[in-house]
Amino acid sequence: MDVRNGMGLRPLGTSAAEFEQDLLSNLYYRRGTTVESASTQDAYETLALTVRDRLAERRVRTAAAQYAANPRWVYYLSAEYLLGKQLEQNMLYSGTDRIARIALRQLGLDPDEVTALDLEPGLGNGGLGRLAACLLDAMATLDIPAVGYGIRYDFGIFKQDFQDGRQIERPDDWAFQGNPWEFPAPDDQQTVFFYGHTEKDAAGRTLWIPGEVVFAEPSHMLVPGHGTDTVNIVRLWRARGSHSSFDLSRFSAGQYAEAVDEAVHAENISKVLYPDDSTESGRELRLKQQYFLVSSSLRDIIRRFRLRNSDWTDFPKKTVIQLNDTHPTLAIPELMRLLVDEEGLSWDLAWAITKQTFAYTCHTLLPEALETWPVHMFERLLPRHIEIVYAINEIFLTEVRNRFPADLDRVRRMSIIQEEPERRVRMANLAVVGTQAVNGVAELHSRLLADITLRDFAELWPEKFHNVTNGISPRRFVKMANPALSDLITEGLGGDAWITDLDRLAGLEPLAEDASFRLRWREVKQANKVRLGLGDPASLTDVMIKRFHEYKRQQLKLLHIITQYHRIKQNPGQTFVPRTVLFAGKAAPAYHAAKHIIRLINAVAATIDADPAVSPYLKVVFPANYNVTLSSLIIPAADLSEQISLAGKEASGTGNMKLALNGALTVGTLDGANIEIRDRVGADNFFLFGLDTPAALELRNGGTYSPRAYYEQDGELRRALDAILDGKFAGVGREVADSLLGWDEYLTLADYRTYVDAQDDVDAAWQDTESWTRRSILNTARSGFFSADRTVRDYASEIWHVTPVKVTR
Ligand code: NBG
Repeated sequence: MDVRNGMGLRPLGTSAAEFEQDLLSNLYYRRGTTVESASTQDAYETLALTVRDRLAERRVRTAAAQYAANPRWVYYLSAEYLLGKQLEQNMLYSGTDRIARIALRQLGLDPDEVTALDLEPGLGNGGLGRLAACLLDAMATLDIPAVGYGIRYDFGIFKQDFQDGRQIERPDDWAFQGNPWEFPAPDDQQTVFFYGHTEKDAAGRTLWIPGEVVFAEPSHMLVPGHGTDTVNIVRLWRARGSHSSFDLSRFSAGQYAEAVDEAVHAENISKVLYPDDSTESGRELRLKQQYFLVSSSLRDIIRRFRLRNSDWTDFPKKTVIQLNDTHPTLAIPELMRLLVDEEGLSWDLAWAITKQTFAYTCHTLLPEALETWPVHMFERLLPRHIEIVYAINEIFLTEVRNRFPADLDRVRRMSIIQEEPERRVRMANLAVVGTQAVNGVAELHSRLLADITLRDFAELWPEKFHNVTNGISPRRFVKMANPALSDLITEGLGGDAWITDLDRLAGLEPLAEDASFRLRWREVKQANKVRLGLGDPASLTDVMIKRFHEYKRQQLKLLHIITQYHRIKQNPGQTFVPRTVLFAGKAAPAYHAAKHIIRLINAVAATIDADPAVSPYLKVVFPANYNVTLSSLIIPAADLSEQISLAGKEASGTGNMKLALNGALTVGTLDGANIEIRDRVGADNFFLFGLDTPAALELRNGGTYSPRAYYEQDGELRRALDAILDGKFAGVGREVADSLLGWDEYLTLADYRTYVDAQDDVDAAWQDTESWTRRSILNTARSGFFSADRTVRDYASEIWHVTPVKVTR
């Protein structure tokens, strides 16, 4: 039943005329203005509120149904979320897209101008943050009771600009004008403590006497499901100084800056994501953020548990907390502290509850990416937690010693505390010890975690290790990003059930044989290239869109571009397959090697552009400030997807899935989820090259790898590197060439020749338009597995053991 009936509220109408009435009313009552004097910002915020109102009723019903069911909840803890623009999503999910546009036009407002003011909340860096958003979307779509917890950073990710080809970082003030999607909940504020010392009371209980108090103020955004009434939430914490942090006496004495010192200090906690960690204070601020997130979230989770339950042994039956990488791992000692120190449970009971409650997803293979914290810093910031970590470690190492007597080396490797060269807390070890399940994010990744990165742990507890291959939201990355293709798919399949049941895309397979369908498929791709507006829409659109990292090997793509440039120059009069190579992505501000690659790409792009002999066949474009919004324009326009990381380095990748689903063919290594993509779309529809993981490990670890030998033996490679070294690209990029010739950590030169050969195969394949289109359709038809809905179903059945709660009318 519509809960509003019982409350005497009028249901919101579903016609354009009713929507228009609500727009006018919201403009008047919530913005205090009228159509005649409204600014575009007024119109945008009013539109947002009017759309939001249409999800609010579903949210109220969802909360009522979920609380009544008292189910097992999923709490997803993540330092990052890349939610993407909310307006378009919420119009789609509330079914108001069409009526909203009609209503705006009726009022004399331009819908495109108004919706253009919607900004994406930049609260993450890359794949890990976008995965979190895709999983929340799928959980809501599958009616799983879930809450996402995160931090409401003022500056979650910088805005990228180029100056003279160099990356420049500017603040991205996404919420400067406010954020109409957010519901503040100041009454659910939590208190978070830091520093201080511990004491024992008369009864022998440990007390933490903290040295700093900060308030965590929550707000939430709605996470609607598609084709269902469930609306979950993502709750974001913002740091506030405590009341006493404003020093009135100093203010009165004219010391204005000093008067707010403490408050500013406290509020810095939610200022930026991953503060610069090149200084001690920056590193401490990161650790502080991590504790801020878990402490406030756990208190909120416990508050919610207590609304319906009283017995602590029920806690794990009602709660599963998924740790998105190691950033929220402090939740493990924090729950122990709350249960033992504050609730008075025995250590053993508290430990049993804690281990059953948590699960951990690892998102990396790079050992240097596994977080550790210096003991001295940890101890100073969290004096009680370090004691708890030591106690956990002692029990754990006893278990290891019992299982593997006299294996001291193993004990040293597995200890939560690293002793040499500096004492540090190993967060991944803590995360494995304190959880009931650990998973990797693609088959290869999960296998390598168990065989290499976390091998000792997998030997001790094989049953703890799982694989859950990542997935992406078909709503965000097909339906919303690619409306033209979505319409064609819906027509081809005779319905749009595929949007929530992506395996149905398999029904497109026979249409790959239908020449008229192929023609329309090409027309859609063409129109998407025109919409993107970068490069000639008739050319092969070759895209590499992802964070800049040496292991992802943008430098390999660059060597191929330079090779192609040389071939074109040396063969005047010959024709070549015209290509537009599109790069997009950011480099971490302090990652100089990655920034050199960015600068070199821009220099090569300019050189090619200025050369009339080459530019008809080759164009390099690099739009700045890659984000979810830009990805949604690029992905539907792509013909070729570059997934060329060194095998054994990319945990999964998710851009690879988005591109394949939108009909791009992949050129890639046997890395991460590429392997599963190729298995499904078929080896004929995938351009494979390069070393596989065992070969790469052997070459790297063999100690004889010589990048220079490849340089000397391969004329084209030598010419490409020499051109950089000789300063042919405005004198830019010598650092890149030096690093490749000197050490080449990611075996770029070893994979160069097979990569260039694979690209020649791409050019040959492109010339057979009909066959290329057939392969493009098959990529889409066979990629249904990569839906985040399937990923969430896997988590639900293998790790979370949760069941849906259907929200009824
Ligand atoms: C990233 C991996 C990607 C993977 C995403 C999502 C981190 C730490 N890891 O390969 O590099 O697709 O996580 O799982 O951001």
